[in-house]
Amino acid sequence: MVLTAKPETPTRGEHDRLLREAVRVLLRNWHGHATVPSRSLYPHQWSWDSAFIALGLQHISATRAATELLSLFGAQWADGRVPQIVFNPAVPDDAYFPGPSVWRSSAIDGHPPIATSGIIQPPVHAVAVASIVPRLGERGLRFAERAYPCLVDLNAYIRNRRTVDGGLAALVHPWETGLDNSPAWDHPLAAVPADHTLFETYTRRDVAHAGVGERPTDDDYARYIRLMLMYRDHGYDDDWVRAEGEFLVVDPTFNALWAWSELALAEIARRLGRDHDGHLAEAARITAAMAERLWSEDRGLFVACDVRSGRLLPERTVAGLIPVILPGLPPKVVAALIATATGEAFRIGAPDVHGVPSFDLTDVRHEPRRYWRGPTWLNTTWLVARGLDVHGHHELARRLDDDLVGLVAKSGFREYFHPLTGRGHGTRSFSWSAALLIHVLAASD
Ligand code: 2M8
Repeated sequence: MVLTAKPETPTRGEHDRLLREAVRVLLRNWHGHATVPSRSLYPHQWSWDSAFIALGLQHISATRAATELLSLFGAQWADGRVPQIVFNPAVPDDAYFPGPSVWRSSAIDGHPPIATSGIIQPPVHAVAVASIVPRLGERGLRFAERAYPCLVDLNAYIRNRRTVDGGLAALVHPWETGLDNSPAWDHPLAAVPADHTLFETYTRRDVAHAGVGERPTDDDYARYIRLMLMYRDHGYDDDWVRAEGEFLVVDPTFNALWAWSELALAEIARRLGRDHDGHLAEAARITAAMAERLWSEDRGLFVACDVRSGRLLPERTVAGLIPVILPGLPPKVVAALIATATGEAFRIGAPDVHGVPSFDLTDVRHEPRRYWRGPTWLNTTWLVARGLDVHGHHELARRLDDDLVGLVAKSGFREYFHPLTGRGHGTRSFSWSAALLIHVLAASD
């Protein structure tokens, strides 16, 4: 494929301006030991956001990037889970819904002194740690010594408390997938009652900060609240949730990032002079299980599995492309993934498509402005680009990196973007958009 630059591709002078603005976003969103994704919509620390943010922060201050991750690990539970949200005690309880008084994490044995949510998010942290360690000079090994056991405990939690038949990890809430209202969850969520009387007790805060047409629906939220309350009321017990929880899915992105994190752990272990074979073997095991259980020849990408109905979920979402990040995939699978990514469903690299759309452009449910049901996001676009690099498709990867920069140049540090017009949507001054812009520009220097 011959790729030509988009008309709006920014110049080098423009890069410098964008970099300065990106640094300003991250400085404004820093609250002393961690970075909020957005001061208005997400005023606490989020797990996978912190990993993407640290990748960008390291180019401003490697110490600050290390602090970002260590403060997250400071909120790790005794069972190894790294929570999706670490609440800032200085922020009022009702600034974000559901806040600390709804999650009630302090009631759990082995919970750290700071309030958190009780679910997890995709494990990108080891990749961030491996990237930051060499930047810290002599202090790198000390940072690695502190971070490594936390990362090992997180992956042990996933393996021991979250796997289902076949040895892949299952997620118990759409928020754990990071792609909250992905159309892939429509089928499993249909089995969860949407009880709107919950809104007599609970008030959504998100719609005060972002357009209703850009956020999940009330039906979605009624289900999200029900699922979190049930898990909470069972003491966040993973035996209970795997046996009886109403939502249980095996997601290709979460599992791919878990395997990728084992490869990063191997790198960190090597630096620390520790045995790394176990990590490599675990990455190979997860990759093979994914190829066996989640690969769809028909759809040409990885698909999620609904454990409750035993059904593979046919939706083509960006979550099914991200496993391209894994070096151990069979070459036939990689070739098919690239054909799907460049084909009619995602059309990456096409002059009129920006980045990687989060959902199949040809599906009638595609909504280009609604959250994870169509818009392009910069973190998932960056992950697909890195996967293309892994398999030697550098030109296409560079095209996605250029798209990432071009989207910010055109529309600012928005949370997500219309995949065909590039217009920005969701919150503004969004941290991972700023951080990944910095990271991509640093890599292109
Ligand atoms: C979004 O999710 C949160 C719940 O975790 C929300 O909608 O309130 C998702 O985009 C998620 O992937 C992200 O980590 C979070 C914070 O940016 O926002």
